[in-house]
Amino acid sequence: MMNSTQQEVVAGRKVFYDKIGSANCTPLWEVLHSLVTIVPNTPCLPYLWNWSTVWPWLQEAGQLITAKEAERRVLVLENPGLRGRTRITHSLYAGLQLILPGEVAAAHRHSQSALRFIMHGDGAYTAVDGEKVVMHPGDFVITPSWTYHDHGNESSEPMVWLDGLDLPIVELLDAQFRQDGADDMQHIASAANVNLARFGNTMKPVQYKARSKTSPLFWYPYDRTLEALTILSAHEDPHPCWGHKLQYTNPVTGDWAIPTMGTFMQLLPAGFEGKAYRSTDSTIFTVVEGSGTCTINGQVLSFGPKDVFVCPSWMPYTLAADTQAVLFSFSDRPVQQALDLWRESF
Ligand code: GTQ
Repeated sequence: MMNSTQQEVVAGRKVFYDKIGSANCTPLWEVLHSLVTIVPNTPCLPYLWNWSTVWPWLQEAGQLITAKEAERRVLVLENPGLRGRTRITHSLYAGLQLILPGEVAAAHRHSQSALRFIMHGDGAYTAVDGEKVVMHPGDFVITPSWTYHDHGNESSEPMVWLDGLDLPIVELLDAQFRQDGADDMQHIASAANVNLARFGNTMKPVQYKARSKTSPLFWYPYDRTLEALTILSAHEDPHPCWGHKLQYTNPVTGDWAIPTMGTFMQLLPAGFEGKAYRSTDSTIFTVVEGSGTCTINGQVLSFGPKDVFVCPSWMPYTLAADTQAVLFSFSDRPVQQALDLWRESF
């Protein structure tokens, strides 16, 4: 209970706050400790989207709207702590994009960078600045900032991939630009595999000059990633927290493949029981193969193929695998590291 002197003080302050508020001033001391917190205070919550729940909804969306009408037919994976804000973590966006046989998602470009991680179906293509690649499950594909891209499905089955974009980061910085292509489909200047031949063999064309920080290799096929992880798992002990884990790189600079989003693939051997790990980059995982659990702050998320789950900033999590499991993940780690903000502990 406040005594009358304290009540007078509070009332006096309120009058003052209202007065300065009329000219858009506000007292820091009322909010200081919620701004400058002892540890990260993320609104992001741990969550798992089951493939068995979302796949029927994606098919339903396929009946309700065409890719042409929707422009991008995507179910956004919205973090339960960030509903209405079109994002899966505080800084990143993710969604599941469906493209049916014969459909085209029209060409456009934007300052946001995108990644595609192929979850379901086989043989649809994406074209990036006139170069086309045919995508298979487990492939990681990049749409660099400000490159024209269209997607099409010339196969006979629906295709679904996980879209990851840095939309909230670019929005924070008010640096959004977008331009629609003159035609729905780009003129294709080179066939599939040319990009991999140029940049995917620890070599590069002799006259190559980088035009941006993003990797010039934009297709990282799963068979190569899995082969690397399989060889490593046969010859090295797994790390106690993350098993066998590789990060995708720009082959020309050795830096991140995308400047705003770090991308990783890891293999957890059958029976793996990881130790607790935490880092400041809230991380989105998707399961390529295998099953297991991710335990975050005591909450157990059981994962299987094509599920997507989120580990928020600074919450300790442990990974365990029943069968051998392969997990793709992405986060804002490159941004945090560039700004000297990134921390981890284990
Ligand atoms: O494929 O260009 O999920 O522009 C969200 C925005 C996908 C895309 C999304 C986009 C795209």
